Amino acid sequence: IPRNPPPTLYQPELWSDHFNDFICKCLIKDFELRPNVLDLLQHVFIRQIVGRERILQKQLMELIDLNQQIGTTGKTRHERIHTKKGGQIMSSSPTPDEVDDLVTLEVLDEVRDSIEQLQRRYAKDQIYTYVGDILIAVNPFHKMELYSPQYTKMYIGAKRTANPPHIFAVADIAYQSMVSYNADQCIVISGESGAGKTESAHLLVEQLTVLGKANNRSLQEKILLVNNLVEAFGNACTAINDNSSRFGKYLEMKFTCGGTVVGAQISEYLLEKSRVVHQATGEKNFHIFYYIYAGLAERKKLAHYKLSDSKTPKYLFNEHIKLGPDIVNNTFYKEQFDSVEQCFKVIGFTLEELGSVYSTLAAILNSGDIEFTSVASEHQTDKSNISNIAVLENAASLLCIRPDELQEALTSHCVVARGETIVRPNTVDKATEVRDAMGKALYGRLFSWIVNRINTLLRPDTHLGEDDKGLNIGILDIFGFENFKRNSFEQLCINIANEQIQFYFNQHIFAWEQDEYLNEDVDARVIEYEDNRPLLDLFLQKPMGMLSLLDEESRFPQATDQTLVEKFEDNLKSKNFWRPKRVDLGFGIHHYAGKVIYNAAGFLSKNRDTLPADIVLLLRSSENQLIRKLVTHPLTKTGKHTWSNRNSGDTGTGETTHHPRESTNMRTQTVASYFRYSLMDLLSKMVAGQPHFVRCIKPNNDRQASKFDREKVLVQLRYTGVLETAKIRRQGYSHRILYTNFVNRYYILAFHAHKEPDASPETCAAILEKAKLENWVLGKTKVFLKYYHVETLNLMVRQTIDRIVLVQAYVRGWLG
Ligand code: AD9
Ligand code: MG
Repeated sequence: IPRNPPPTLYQPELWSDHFNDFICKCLIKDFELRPNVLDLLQHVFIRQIVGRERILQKQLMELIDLNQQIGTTGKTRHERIHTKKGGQIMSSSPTPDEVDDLVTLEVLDEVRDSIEQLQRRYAKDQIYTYVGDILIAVNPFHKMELYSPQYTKMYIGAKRTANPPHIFAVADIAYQSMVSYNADQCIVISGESGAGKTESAHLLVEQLTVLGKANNRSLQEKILLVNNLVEAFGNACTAINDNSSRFGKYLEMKFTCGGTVVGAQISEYLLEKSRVVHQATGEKNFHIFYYIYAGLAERKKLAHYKLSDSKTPKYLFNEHIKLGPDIVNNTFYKEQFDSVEQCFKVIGFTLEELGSVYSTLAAILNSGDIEFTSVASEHQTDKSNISNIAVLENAASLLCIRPDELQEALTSHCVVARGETIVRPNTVDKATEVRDAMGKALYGRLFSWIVNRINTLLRPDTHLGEDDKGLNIGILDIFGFENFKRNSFEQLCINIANEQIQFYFNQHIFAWEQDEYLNEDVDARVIEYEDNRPLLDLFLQKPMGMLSLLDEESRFPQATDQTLVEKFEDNLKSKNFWRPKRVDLGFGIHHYAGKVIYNAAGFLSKNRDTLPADIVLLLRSSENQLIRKLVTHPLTKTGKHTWSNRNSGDTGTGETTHHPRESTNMRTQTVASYFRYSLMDLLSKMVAGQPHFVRCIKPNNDRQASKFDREKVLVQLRYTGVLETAKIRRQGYSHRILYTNFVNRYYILAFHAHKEPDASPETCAAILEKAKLENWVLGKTKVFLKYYHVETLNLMVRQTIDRIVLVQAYVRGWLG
């Protein structure tokens, strides 16, 4: 049976009214038609002749009777579901006091019940649980036998309740909705750091690639590798998660209207560049640095990239983790390097590009080792000198620039005074800052360039037909909520992003739904939920929100981090903001997910993110094409969220500080303003698609398998509003569909296939009754449905159309 028949195959107008009507009736009556009966059907049609419909009718009726008999002896759900454990096939049917969906719990007023359910399921390795149409995924912290091809198959086109809850089911529902509604979809994965978002995102992409059955295998392979590649560059080991995402990722999988996958596009948000030059206690740099260092050592190529295995680059050497000599001997890193290189190649990067990527990474590592000493001079006591010229030369050679010019750009800067250009020396601190700024900028831009290249290589244009604009499913995987011992500007941005996602969830699940009850005069109990809008206002409001205040302060050359916190204290009037006593530069925020104390040290410089114009100009003179590209724009646009967009922001800051050697007129853009723009961009993408939510839960803080810390889970259930979600899903109507749309889509279930009835409440009621659904409500202009109604209706339509198409195909074949 064609799973998603192209709409053109189903053309009721090509068939006589009577015939279609008759077929429809038979089929509607017979939702449980089974494949073996379809074989019989085929038999019948091949033998019958059009015009002898009465015989046909008789035969069909017999078939239906037969089918019903099979139906009663057919296997039930619980016999069909098995999980494999230790090589043994075991039944995993829920025990009577256990549920797949928290909404079906009799009383869920007690938090205890839901925790109890999750814990019991977790103990049996059932990490997934539904709350209506939302999936909860509790991190198992060990490899699960849940993702084999057997499971992949089981969740394709199946009714949700037919199988235990699973991440593959979410992929399937998103996919089926995309094809059925001809509408873009968006899967929002949320949860705190280490809860399992990135793993879930991978699993979704895997299942969606199977569902989208790419015509060419290489495309399928490429899409599967995209995540691995960008995560090698954008993930790192933190105190919370060994593979922590240090950037936000929105991966859009592109499909034809018929549902074939044809490409992918990634948007990246706010890479934590500061990690390149500094890592907190117990943390590491981005994975790729370790991979490349060990990988090149293995291939005896370190010298070619001016690196040495006896001297670990400073950027990799965190005094708190004595990684040093261990890196080059680390087999895992070596394997990862091979695998990243393989990803690059399969996706389509050229060898030349690869060489440039490695050179850039090596240049960053070398530049990190450039050391400065203070030189006293008669007039200026604070000049700086480079004490290890050989390292400077290495960095310059990898960047294909002149070493003397690099030295000059690091140790001095130009200012214009009364029309005259004066060269001023940099202090050691200033020179170090410039050196680090260069490393961060190069890495950030390299990352964006890679993403941009991937987008170009996986662009779907060539696979889409003329009039097929295509559809997409976006998967959002951002950095999760973080609360470390010491929290800085990066954590603030990460947590604001999470605040925004939570707000979107609330809007979608509670606010918009309850607004519609009012508008449509539908009587439903109001569910209270924790609205985090005041927090978003605290951060994002203009001109008195935290980010605006930060930007304002960043414009004053005299401002310090101390004046910044004072400004916050004077202007932010919110119960969610406070100044803790005895913490210098400290301020506290009561986020939706808990209280976090931030330290404002470095906020201003991180927000300004200045890359001196001298460095930009120097890099623009590089003989290496990639390096030049990284600092030159505009670049070719490959998507809405463009690389050039981002880069104009980054360079903007530095180049507006009057540069004497070349006039530039770029916008000033701070990290905060770029961040605000990114959030809006992300939201606009998300709102454009029908959302599906996956909430990842971290069962303990020790990353231990089989450890379920009830208190820890409870806190997460509370702040994510899971209990309220269960309530609204039980009592509310998650789907509201305009009469016209409803009739248009579902009339086939109750009316003549060739004649669409009026879009009246009566028609809607007739359809719903015919489908034997209960608990729906008709509003003024819309039908109000429960999440499971829509599923049932869609499945019925799909099955009906599949069968009509099948019958048509048989008859067509028979007609010759
Ligand atoms: V962060 O916000 O990026 O710091 P994530 O993305 O939420 O975080 P991640 O997916 O990286 O967390 O999961 C953390 C670790 O949990 C993984 O490295 C795995 O070791 C483990 N994990 C998560 N989900 C699964 C799973 N479905 N099966 C097995 C899992 N292990
Ligand atoms: Mg992650």
